[in-house]
Amino acid sequence: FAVVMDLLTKLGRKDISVLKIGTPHPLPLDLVNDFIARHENVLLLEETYPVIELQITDRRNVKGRWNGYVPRAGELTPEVVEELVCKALGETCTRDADEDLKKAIEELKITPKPPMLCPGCPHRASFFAIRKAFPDGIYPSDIGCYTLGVNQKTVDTSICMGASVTQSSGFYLAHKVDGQLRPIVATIGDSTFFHMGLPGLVNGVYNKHAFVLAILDNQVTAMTGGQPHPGTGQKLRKGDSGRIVPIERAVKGCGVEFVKRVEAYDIDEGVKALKEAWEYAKDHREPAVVIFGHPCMLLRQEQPKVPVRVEEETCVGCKFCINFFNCPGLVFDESSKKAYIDERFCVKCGVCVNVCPHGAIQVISEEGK
Ligand SMILES: Cc1ncc(C[n+]2csc(CCOP(=O)(O)OP(=O)(O)O)c2C)c(N)n1
Repeated sequence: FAVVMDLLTKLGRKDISVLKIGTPHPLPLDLVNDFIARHENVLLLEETYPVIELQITDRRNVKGRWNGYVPRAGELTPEVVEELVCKALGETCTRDADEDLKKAIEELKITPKPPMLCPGCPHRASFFAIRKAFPDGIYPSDIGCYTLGVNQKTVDTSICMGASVTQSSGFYLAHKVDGQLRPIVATIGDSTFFHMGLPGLVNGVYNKHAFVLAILDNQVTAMTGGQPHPGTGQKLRKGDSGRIVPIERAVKGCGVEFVKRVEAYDIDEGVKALKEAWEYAKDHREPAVVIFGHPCMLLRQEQPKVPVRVEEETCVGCKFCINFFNCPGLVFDESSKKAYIDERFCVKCGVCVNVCPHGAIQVISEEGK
């Protein structure tokens, strides 16, 4: 809707009526049918499946996904919307998306990067610990911000809510058949765990499947906008409070005996707990759980600031930090072939100090050294 309104303003087309649908189900059918009846041509833009379009009684004037005017698949990005609106209005499309992007990149002086976890995100530290503990692990994962652990080569799968746990069972059984056992370390967010992780964990305990489940507890449902969940005890409606369901107790209630909570920023503590957990899982043929706790950076809680720098003489330009820590604040300078800290993104979480195998990332002391 916002893209369409921007576009019509840009084109100076005040003569075009726009109907914004707030509830596709139940659809205000009288309003929609009346709108369509009053216009010769109606362009219908909706993500993702043509839910509104299929409910319209008379679709003869409607151009949408169902009749193929709007591409049946793919996201309705601003570029696609612009093309469609211009086509429907008989206007020529003026926008060159590539040029716009190039200009913005030059103006902001940034290096284009793929999507990454936020600076200071506790998940980054947890993934680093997982890979450090088991560089040859199998890493089933799930859906949330933490799916971005794929950048740190610590997310092998992401199918649907809860699949990290059930796939771990599957990988364990497959390995049992071929007589090998590589460490299986699954990752799941705290919210996803309550949502769909519990049944798989009960299944794993009941059927004696050995794997480590790392629950990434950032105290929020970050990816979808920061909703609370049973582990937080808060409710969406202000002033409405619920009762906390502690993750540890839910895990124990599933029958898991090995449960350990660690501070996500503490990589050494995480590595140690993961190794213990895998030993326990293998020996007892059952799932073991490590909870990585640290609040999401978007909750804006105060935390100690640890300013860091990359010591140029020590950095060998191996890109290990870029490839396995993957922080927006750590950048590789192609001319000097060294890593450096981009102060614009660094939130001084200090976790990267533990990352460089050559010790090139160092805390800046009070004297600025
Ligand atoms: C069946 C289903 N319901 C809802 C969603 C929407 N959704 C995407 S990620 C997510 C939860 C993410 O929260 P969490 O597991 O705590 O991870 P975080 O994003 O905080 O790292 C939800 C509910 C979904 N993908 N699938």
